[in-house]
Amino acid sequence: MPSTDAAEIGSHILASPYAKRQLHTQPNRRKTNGSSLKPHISVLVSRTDLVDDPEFHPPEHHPVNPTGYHLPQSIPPFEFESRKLVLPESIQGKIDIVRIPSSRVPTKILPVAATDAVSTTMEPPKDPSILKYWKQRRRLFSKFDLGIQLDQEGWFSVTPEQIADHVATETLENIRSKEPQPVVVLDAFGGCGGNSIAFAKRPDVGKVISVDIDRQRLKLAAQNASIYGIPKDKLIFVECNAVFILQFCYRAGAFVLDQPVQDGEHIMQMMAAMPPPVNSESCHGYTIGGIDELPRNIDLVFMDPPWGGVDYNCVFGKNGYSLQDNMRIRRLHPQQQQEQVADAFFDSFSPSNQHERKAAFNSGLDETNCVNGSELLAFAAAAAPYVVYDIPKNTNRSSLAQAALDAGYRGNCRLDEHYLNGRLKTVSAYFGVDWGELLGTDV
Ligand code: MGP
Repeated sequence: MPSTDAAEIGSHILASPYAKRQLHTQPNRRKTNGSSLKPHISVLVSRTDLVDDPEFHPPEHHPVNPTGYHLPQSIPPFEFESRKLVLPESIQGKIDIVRIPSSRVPTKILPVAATDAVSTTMEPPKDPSILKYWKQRRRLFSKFDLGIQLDQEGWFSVTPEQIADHVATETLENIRSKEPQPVVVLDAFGGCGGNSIAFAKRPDVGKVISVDIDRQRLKLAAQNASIYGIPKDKLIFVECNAVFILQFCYRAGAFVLDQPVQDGEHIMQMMAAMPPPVNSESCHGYTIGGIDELPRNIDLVFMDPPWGGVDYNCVFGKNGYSLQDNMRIRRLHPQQQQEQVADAFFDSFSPSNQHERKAAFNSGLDETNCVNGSELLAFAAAAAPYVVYDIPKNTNRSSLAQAALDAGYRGNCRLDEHYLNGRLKTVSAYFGVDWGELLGTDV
């Protein structure tokens, strides 16, 4: 397991020979073509600068950036530092981290469409820890004032619209040439709908399946999708545990839950995790149902899972979040969980100092009922040809590389850091595409 200290990884300005030379492969294909690449992966790190439209986002919506806007020309040129790469011994020679020069990934201004209503009477949320997200509400959804609905978890986990649109564009532009048919996207942790809506807006996406474990949240997502005018047959909501769908429902993009299985242990695990049946209903014209709504084929798994709450950054610090050690995703439906008592306890417990916050992080989760962020990636890698994984901005990069190796990826993957008005907000990791072209011809 990589230690966080050892993983204070610098950035290579010079590209690794591996990053270009090794063709990208993915686990399900590797088995069939019999290729035997050395276990190695290059994480290609890029920076994307996005800026708000200042007319639409007056300064009071920028509480964390009170000095004003960073218009494109005022964003300082980003210099990459060349530091020596220090990797934990266990993964030396297996991974490297490669910085993509910023000139290859230009700043984007994605103008946010203005809406008719520009004020809202909606009360700010009571919880002070999510007030900062409320203050940025029009950044989360440009159409916020038309009736966007979020629950507690939605407030802090929904992806700001500009970033969600950028991720959808970046994903589709890079897989479209390989997928001539409209792409089918499984948004495994759909939440209140931010990323599902961004994918569904695109004409080259045929269908989006937005999965969440919480029926009420799916209803909020349906309301939000209707505000964005997403066609009713293009977005389907599925109430289910994402881990079950990724682990048991798809292999290499094909639905396999109804296929015969030989492996007895697999059958036992599947039966134990089988979600309880749920009702289907129509909400704002969209279907919300259970696993019987899943399509026969998917092309892409998009995952923006819970990271453990708002403390993820202050508790683990820069580069300190480990997908293996710190991310915990429930593998069962809430009705099947045994841990309500622990949850209730930690809900009423407000840690005051750093030590207590660290101890409280994810501590309401019973590990035997959870998978970690690395296991989650492995399930997604087996389920679909392409995977996009939104992870905390302070994710330790050797932890990501190790997770990619463990999921069977070889060659390269891309980690795109999204800066909004010069401030790092989120990062997305892209798997299933060869990103070697980003390295250009001068290496
Ligand atoms: P943030 O990192 O909590 O705050 O959320 P911010 O605005 O960067 O300010 P800072 O001063 O605290 O650094 C930034 C974005 O990260 C949110 O808008 C969400 O898109 C995403 N995000 C935050 N959290 C806590 C989660 C989470 O638990 N899960 C997911 N999927 N996304 C999250």
